[in-house]
Amino acid sequence: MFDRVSDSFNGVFKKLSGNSTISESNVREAMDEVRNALLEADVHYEVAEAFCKKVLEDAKGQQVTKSLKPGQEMIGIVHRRLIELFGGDPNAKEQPSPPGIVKMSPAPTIIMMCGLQGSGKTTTCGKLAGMLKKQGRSVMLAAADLQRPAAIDQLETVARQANEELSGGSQVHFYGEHDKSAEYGRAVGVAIKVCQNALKEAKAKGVDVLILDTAGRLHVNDELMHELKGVRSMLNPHHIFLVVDAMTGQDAVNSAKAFHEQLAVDGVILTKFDSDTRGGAALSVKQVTGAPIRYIGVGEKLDAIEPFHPERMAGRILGMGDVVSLVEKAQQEVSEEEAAELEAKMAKGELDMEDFLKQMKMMRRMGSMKSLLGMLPGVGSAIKGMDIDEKQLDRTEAMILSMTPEERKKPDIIKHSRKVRIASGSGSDANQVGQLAKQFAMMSKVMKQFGSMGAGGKMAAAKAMSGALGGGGMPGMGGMSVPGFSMKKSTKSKSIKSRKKRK
Ligand SMILES: Nc1nc2c(ncn2[C@@H]2O[C@H](COP(=O)(O)OP(=O)(O)O)[C@@H](O)[C@H]2O)c(=O)[nH]1
Ligand SMILES: [Mg+2]
Repeated sequence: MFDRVSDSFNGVFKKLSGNSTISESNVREAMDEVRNALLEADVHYEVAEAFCKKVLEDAKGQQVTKSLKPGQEMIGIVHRRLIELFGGDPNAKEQPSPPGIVKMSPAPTIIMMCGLQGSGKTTTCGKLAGMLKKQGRSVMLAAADLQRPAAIDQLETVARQANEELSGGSQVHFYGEHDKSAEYGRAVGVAIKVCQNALKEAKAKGVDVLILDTAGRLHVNDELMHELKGVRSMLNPHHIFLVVDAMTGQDAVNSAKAFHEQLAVDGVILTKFDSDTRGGAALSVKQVTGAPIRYIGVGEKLDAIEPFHPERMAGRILGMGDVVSLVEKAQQEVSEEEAAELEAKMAKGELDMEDFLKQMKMMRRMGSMKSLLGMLPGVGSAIKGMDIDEKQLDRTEAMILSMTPEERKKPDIIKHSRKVRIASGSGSDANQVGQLAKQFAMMSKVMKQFGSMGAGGKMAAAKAMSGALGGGGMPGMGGMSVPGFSMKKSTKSKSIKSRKKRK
């Protein structure tokens, strides 16, 4: 995401750092370049224009007050303006966390989802349900999309998946009326009725949050708005979320504008962010519609949703990374005990393959390798075009799984016949097994040394960071280091600092 825009900003900062001061013509030229990049990224024309104008003004103002270290100073300016662009407050000392969505009384909190067909409403219903479930809230998903017969089944499946795949927390209920199928097509009144019935059921079951999965259309039209307004006026939802497909760029923004004008939505959920390389919708939607982005969808799976933070997103675009999100992910997925246990073992040099396997699983719960690495400062752009081989993790996992418990505890006993056996069990070859064992032995040694230096790092964050920044490849990762693997805390802060300094 934002690849082209990021590149352009980086190019501009580099160029400017070649100058000893910022002159107006320098910046003007630079902003021409940025404007083009923004337009190419499908950012709304007026938004791009206004953005560049503001940055130019800021740079001019700065010039009077102090002599600029051009590159750095510009990063600061652009960062603040990007935060503003996303609807954040660039002057806030501490960025407020996004508002919670659950209003406890009177229960249930009602969320109405709306958006065009295919934008990702149904999927996002499941993601929100999953998120709330993790927070211990009970949720009911109500199938109010009566446009397509399959829509009810799809939502039911999503509810079931949320219960099966996302462990912990409370239950996700489903409400749908399959027998309404005769009435498709003239569904307005029926949709409202279904929502009202769902609300009754939700109250009876005492669920915390009721999410209404409404119908979309291919385009914004009167029929759709009539239906949505009907549901809104009869159900009085606490939140109306507009689901928008980021990949559709300007179209997404235009339809969002139409929705917001008619329904006054509370926020936008931008889906398919993972597949959107340009970022035009993300960069324009707040400015054009006035509605803030609340969440982003970053994959098809039910856990692929993130709260949207203007300042963090601005940081990601500028290659400053999004360490805070990475830390949060780590904290969410890796329990304090798991982390502490591994750390203790590591410090004593007692880490075996069994632990390594555990560690790898923890890491994979956090998301794809590439998305994790992309959150590290300076790494995003470096790995942009790179194909990170997630399959290699599968292979490594398979190899370890094919080992006996004894082999996992003492990898140095893995000699020839064992190698062959493990290889055939895991669909790899004996050389690969040998390499894994060797790398692992080496890593254990290194761990021991680090361990004796005394690891502090309580936070799972330190683990995520130090492994990834601290260099030193992990076995089976093709030289890529593994976030989630603790070495020592100081590695982390030092690396971040030195990266920052370099900017
Ligand atoms: N890559 C990706 N795909 C998504 C995301 N959200 C939804 N999708 C996919 O988009 C398609 C349409 O989603 P659906 O929820 O059925 O849309 P609806 O018609 O608005 O209910 C499905 O194939 C989803 O898997 C996302 O954040 N990332
Ligand atoms: Mg749907």
